[in-house]
Amino acid sequence: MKRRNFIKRASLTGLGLAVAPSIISCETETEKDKKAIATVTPVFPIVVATWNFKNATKAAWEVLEKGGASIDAIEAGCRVEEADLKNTTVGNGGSPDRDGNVTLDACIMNKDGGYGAVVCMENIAHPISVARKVMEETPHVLLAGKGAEQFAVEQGFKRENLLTEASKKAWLKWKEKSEYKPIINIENHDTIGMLAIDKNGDISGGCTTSGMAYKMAGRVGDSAIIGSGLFIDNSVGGATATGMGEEVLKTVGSFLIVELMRQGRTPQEACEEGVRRIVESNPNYTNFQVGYVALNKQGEYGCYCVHGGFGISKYQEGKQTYIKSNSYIKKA
Ligand code: SD4
Repeated sequence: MKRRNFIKRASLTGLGLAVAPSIISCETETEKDKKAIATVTPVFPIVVATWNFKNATKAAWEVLEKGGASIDAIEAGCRVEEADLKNTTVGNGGSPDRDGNVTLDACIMNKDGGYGAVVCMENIAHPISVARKVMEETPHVLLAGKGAEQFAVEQGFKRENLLTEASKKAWLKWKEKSEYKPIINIENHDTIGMLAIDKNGDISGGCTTSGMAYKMAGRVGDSAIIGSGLFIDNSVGGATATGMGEEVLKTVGSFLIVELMRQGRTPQEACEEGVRRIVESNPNYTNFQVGYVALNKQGEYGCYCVHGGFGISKYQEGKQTYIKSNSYIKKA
């Protein structure tokens, strides 16, 4: 039985290898496709982000409209949510883990494929900026826990208490039952993933979160992990994620979406396929949310999610828009 399965899989793989290149070259070479590509007029700059982050996209836009680089726009935009005490999923004011410690994950990617990240970092309010320092000032790409905090302090970041009274109160209430039940779109959302293209057409991205509320100590989600919570390829575009990080990690979601765009899918089609991969490999998909947003180098964007309720914010041509995402599970 095992052998038969192996032979079947091997022959399918063989078929895939034989067929895929001709499909790809066919798709890019037809006259129809050439016209379709030509009709997309890039309108730069543009910034898109998970959820309805008006202030964050505005801050990013203000950098972009002055001709600033996409990497600066990303850092400025993400910092807005990190500083917002009312956002209990990002930075200062983030919900703690089950032991009451606020631990933060963030990453950033630039147009040159540079990547910097921190995971499980405590006491520093702006992990996106620390991630950028990791990318620009160290020979490494990812620092964790105490090491990340120590590096941040060496770089001039100040230590502060990130557990607000409101977050502490909510955590103490949670502790009464200590039940871990992420509720779709109510608890555990508002991670910011942001993608921006500047006037030169260069794309960068960032993603920052305090992760799932009341997670186990030491738990790291998708947000700071290259290819999962974020991926940027300046020749193709970028993608970023929000929601149940474990599911995004298992499918390397953002990398998958960028690779699908490279093969000719639109950002919308690529996001839909990213969600489909998760849903089809997990019969529990009704119990969690994942949302993706993608942006290609033509300035086209797309978004998709498992459950309704997700949406993205966009700033382009001086105008801010909120776009409601379609979902795999349609509302009854
Ligand atoms: C995580 N993806 O740590 C994050 C959580 C999230 O909005 O996106 N919340 O798994």
